[in-house]
Formats: sequence, C-alpha cells, structure tokens
Amino acid sequence: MTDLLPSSTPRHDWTRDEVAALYAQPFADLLWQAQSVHRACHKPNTVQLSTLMNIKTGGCPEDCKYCSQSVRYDTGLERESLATVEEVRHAARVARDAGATRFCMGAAWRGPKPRDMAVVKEMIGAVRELGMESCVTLGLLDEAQARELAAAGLDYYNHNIDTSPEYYDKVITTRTFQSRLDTLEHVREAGIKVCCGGILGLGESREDRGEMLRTLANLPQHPESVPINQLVAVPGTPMGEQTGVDELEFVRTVAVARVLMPRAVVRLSAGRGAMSDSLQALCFVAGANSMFYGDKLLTTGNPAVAADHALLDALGMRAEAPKRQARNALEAVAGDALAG
Ligand code: SAM
Ligand code: DTB
Ligand code: SF4
Repeated sequence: MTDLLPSSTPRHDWTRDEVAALYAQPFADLLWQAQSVHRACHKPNTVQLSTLMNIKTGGCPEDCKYCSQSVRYDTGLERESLATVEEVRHAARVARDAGATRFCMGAAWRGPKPRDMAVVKEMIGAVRELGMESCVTLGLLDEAQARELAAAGLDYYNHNIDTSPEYYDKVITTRTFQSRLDTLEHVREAGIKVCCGGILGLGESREDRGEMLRTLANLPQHPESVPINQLVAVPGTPMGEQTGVDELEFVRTVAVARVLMPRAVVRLSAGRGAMSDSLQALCFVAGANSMFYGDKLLTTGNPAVAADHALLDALGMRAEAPKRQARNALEAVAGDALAG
C-alpha cells in the first residue's frame, strides 16, 4: 500500500482489511496519501468556518454517555427553553461578520415536535437571509420532517453515527445505530446535504474508529461534511473520566477519513480547545478543511476567535469565502466587503 497513491474517485465498497491497512501504514506514508487526495479534490490551505449555536439547551431524554445535555446525568447544566428567531438572527449575523460561512443550530431533543418545527423553519430562513449556509442538528427525523426542512431551505443536516456499529451500545442505549442510518437516508432523500461523523476518545479501539469511517464511506453517497470530534470529557457524564485519544491516532483518523471520502469536507470539531497548534496543523496536513469557529461549541468552550486567526495566519491558511449571497442589497454589500 505504501507506494500506491489512493484514487480520488469516491468508492463505496471499502473492506475492513483495506481500512485496517490504511491505518497500519507508516505515519508519513498515510499523510502523503491523504495530502495527495486532498490536493486533487480541494483547494489547499483553505478552511471552511462553521459557527454553532445551542438553540435548545439541556433536558434531553436520551442517554448518550458523553453528553452534558442528557437529563440522566448531573452536569450542573441549566435546562433552557427554545431560543427565539431574533436570538438566532443576531448570533448568526455576529458569526457571519466574524467570517463564518455556515451557521449550525443544535437542539437537545430526541427529535423535533411539530411546534418546534415551525420555529426551526423560521430560524433557517433567518440564517439564509444573511447569506449564510444553514445547518441544524435536531435528533431523529422521519421522512416528512426531512422534506419540511428541505422546503424551508435547509442546506445541511447534522446527525452523527458517533462510533462503530459494534461499539455503539457502549455509548447509547436509547436509540439504535440503525435509527441514525434511517434519519440520514431521509435527509439524503429530501435533497438536504448530509453532515455526519463521530467522536474519538470514547474508549473505542482503532478498529472501531475504522469501522465508523467505513460505515460512512460505504453509504450510497458520502456525507458532504464529516465532523471528527474529540471527546470533551464532561464531569458528571459516564465518560467524564475518559483520558482522551492519542494525538497521532487522531491525526491518522483524519487522514483515513480523507482517503476514504476524498470529496467530503472533514471538520475538526469538538476538542480543539485541548489541542496544540501543532496537532491542529498536522490535522490540516492530513486533510481536515473545516472547523468550528467561535468561542463556544454547544455547552463547552472552543478556542477564541483571535487565537484561530493567529493559527491560520501562522500556517498561511485562509478562511473559505461565502458561497451564497445575502438576499437584499444592503446585506450583499456587507457580504462582499467581508469576502474581499
Ligand atoms: N440531540 C441531537 C442529536 O444528538 O442528534 C443533536 C445535538 S448532539 C449534541 C450532536 C453531536 O455532538 C453528537 O452526536 C456528538 O457526536 C457530538 N457531541 C455531543 N457531546 C459531545 C462531547 N462532549 N464531546 C464530543 N462530541 C460531542
Ligand atoms: C458535531 O459533530 N459536533 C458539534 C455539532 N456536530 C453539533 C457538537 C459538539 C458538542 C461538544 C460538546 C458541547 O459543547 O456540549
Ligand atoms: Fe440528547 Fe443529542 Fe446529547 Fe444525545 S447527544 S443526550 S440526543 S442532546
């Protein structure tokens, strides 16, 4: 495998052994492959910036063992009601003016109720009016809900498989792995772009990490966006004492994701706050080309905006320019000034 450059044509038939062999290579060989695939499919030195907002905090009935927002664990988090459309509009404008091109809204639900859907659809409209791409993560969706969100103009739906099918039950028992694949299928069929990845550092093995990525790569169509989260160990959750994943193993996983899904945008997601600049730089070399940007993730911290600008400058990287134009003329002028 070491002297063979992987193809940048997407494949959907990766075997367990092929993925294991990718991981097992010398580090430099794997990074060379990932970087070669990356440069064949993406602009080098460009990173897409997404900002997160928690639109509904806490009180979630699910039992995801990593999550600060499950009602089952005492993490000291105050439950809040659904944010207003005005709060979303304001936060999205601030994010856009700081340079983010996508605004991602998360809700601590098993899935959205009809009355929630009406508000979320307005929020999607507000984000799009600002010329930003919209993304929501609301939990499980049925076919009709996916179609409703598509009709509201939603660009991306985030729903992670989190880990391998084999390790899944060690992490979540209140919803099945298959239910996640079903939601992804509804999203895909509705014509919404898919954002799906997972978490490293849950106590899983390398094989689990490979099987998580293989599950994504062997979907009928690769997710457009693949967030790779490093566990943020939250005190009070069952995963609160986890010690984290080896740094080079994290980089290898980003590189394997890049090789398996050449055209996907691979996002450095939760956990950057605990990463050195050098580790993040290695992740970019391994093919990461997106990150969460803004001082907060959902309930935990993220590097400060100024620190991220300093990192990108030091690496000679630039933020991706907005793809969509704001709807009215005034917004368009503001958008152009930002892009220029
Ligand atoms: N409730 C919805 C759901 O789970 O589908 C949406 C929000 S949920 C917080 C979205 C994703 O964030 C999870 O699937 C998981 O991959 C990630 N996540 C949540 N808590 C995390 C943590 N402490 N560390 C790393 N990733 C986390
Ligand atoms: C994703 O893959 N990571 C984001 C987003 N999708 C919704 C969430 C990260 C959450 C980190 C822990 C927290 O802040 O609560
Ligand atoms: Fe609820 Fe999502 Fe947290 Fe799971 S990850 S407990 S579904 S908010």
